[in-house]
Amino acid sequence: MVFRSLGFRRPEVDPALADRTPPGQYLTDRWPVLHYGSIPRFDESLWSFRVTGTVETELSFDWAEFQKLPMTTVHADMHCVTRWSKLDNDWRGVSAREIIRRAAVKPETRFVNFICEAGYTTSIPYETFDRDDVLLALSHNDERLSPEHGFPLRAVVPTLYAWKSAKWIRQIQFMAEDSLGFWERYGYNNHADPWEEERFS
Ligand SMILES: Nc1nc2c(c(=O)[nH]1)N[C@H]1C(S)=C(S)[C@@H](COP(=O)(O)O)O[C@H]1N2
Ligand SMILES: [Mo]
Repeated sequence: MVFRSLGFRRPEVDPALADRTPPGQYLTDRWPVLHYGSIPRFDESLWSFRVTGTVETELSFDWAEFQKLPMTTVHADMHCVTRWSKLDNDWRGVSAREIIRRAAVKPETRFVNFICEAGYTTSIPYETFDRDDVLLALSHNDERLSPEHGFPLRAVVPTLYAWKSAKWIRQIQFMAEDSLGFWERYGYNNHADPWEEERFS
């Protein structure tokens, strides 16, 4: 790509990129870091990942157990509401559908809450979670996530603005009723479709 060396790409000169750039976004090859609060410290002996709520089988994994789950790769673009988009990310981790299958999600489930370190939460509709492009990622472009990008584990929901891709995730809670997340309580749009520019509510 001609413009890659400049650190940004130009959708206006490349129609293929324009088709992948939601309205009001610019492309960056850098990977900005964006979150509220400080980066949590990872303690392998204390870390756990839990799956709770409207499920037949609640799940709990320690760090060693989680890493033994089957892994898949998702190639996806990332769009932040602050207007940067980063295309062509390879995420590797445990697919949403693997979690759904193992927990045996109950029919009344309509929303999925991502619960993270330090109380950050964000929720998405169940039908947005039950897709083959959603995963719990351990690595990005063949490298273990760095602490600022969510190590050891983050959610990836490519079809929504990136505040729904929760870093430092520790729990998935399936729900019959929605629960507003951290940024959503500050006025971010709860649906968050970048193609519809659902930035604020
Ligand atoms: N736990 C947590 N996850 C979070 C956030 C946060 O504040 N806390 N911010 C979100 C926002 S607004 C964005 S744009 C992406 C940024 O991910 P990155 O820092 O890896 O680029 O993380 C999302 N995940
Ligand atoms: Mo963001």
